Amino acid sequence: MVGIKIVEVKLHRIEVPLKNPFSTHLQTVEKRESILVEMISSDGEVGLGECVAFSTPWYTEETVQTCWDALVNWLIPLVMNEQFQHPAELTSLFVSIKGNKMAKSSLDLAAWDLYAKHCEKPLWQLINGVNPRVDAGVVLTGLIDDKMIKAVDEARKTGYKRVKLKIDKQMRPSDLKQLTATFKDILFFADANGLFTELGMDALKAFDYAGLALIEQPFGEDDWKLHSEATKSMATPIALDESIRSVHDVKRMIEMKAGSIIVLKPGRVGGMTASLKVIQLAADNKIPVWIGGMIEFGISKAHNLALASLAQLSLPGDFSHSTHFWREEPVKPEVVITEGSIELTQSNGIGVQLNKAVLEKYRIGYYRATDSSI
Ligand code: OSB
Ligand code: MG
Repeated sequence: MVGIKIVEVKLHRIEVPLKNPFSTHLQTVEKRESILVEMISSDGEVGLGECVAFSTPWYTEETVQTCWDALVNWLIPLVMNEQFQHPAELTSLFVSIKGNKMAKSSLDLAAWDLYAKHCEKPLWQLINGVNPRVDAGVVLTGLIDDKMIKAVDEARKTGYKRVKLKIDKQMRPSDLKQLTATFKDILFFADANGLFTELGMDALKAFDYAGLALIEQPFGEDDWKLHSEATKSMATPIALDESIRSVHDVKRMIEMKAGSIIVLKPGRVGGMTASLKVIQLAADNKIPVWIGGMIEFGISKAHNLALASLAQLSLPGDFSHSTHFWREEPVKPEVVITEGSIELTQSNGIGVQLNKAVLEKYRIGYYRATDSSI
């Protein structure tokens, strides 16, 4: 194949209000700011990417602003006018830049979409995905009260087979146990986002009898020993989310037996190329992987769905419908759930396009680089 030459990159910074606040013990998110990337090749094809960093560094060190700066000052100049045969080549183009994985990921994702379009294949088929439908899973935040019971029931009626809750300081294991016993047909995940670093191992162990399919990230991202202790002493599987920032972290998790399941967030490891490596290493070691969400828009979701269609991915990820978090999606078509799953695209690439009207309504910043402007 003749190489794909990158001649233009556009960044659209958007901010969309959430329908309901997304609350964890770390932060309450009320608006989602993001950067959507258009990467244009010399033959006029467009690849789409999305940056999943948040407005402030409450979850990861990178933020929308640090990603914007990294993209404009360093990363876009490195790819501009470059020709690639395969999107994995972007990783080599970025070697001179440390970290900034979410910024790198947004370009890596766009390059994969562009590549799949050039190959005239849906991205999920190009990466050898096998499942044409991906199971949906929703995240519900808040205390376990009547409102939550109603929300779980609504989720069940929508067809979600998996519900993920956030563990809060006020959450009692007994309330959780009652909830999981009420909805026996639902698979319950509980995400601690590191809360037990503060509450301690005994407080975590009290959740071992709550009927959970897994507990996500009980301790801080560098608390490898504590995760190892929990993995060895608890019946409920421990899944690592924040701790998995690279293939090296997966190796460390395996060596230290610091968890038995991986929550893969493509943005955090640097994109599709790195995600495929994580999935391969996990499969070689028989470690289940599922794709974690970042309250993201339809571009990142589409890349995540492509990864979720791989045979190695068995557990349902954070895949809710497009209008779960906001009223309008800046891309079309929207993610829809029918009978608990999402049908993957038959179109080339990730199969979504920018919805210009919605994009313009929420756009708060714009940048365009062309071959002559760099
Ligand atoms: O820890 O999984 C997490 C959202 C923002 C930041 C961290 C996390 C989350 C989620 C996923 O729980 C929500 C989703 O996009 O469905
Ligand atoms: Mg998590």
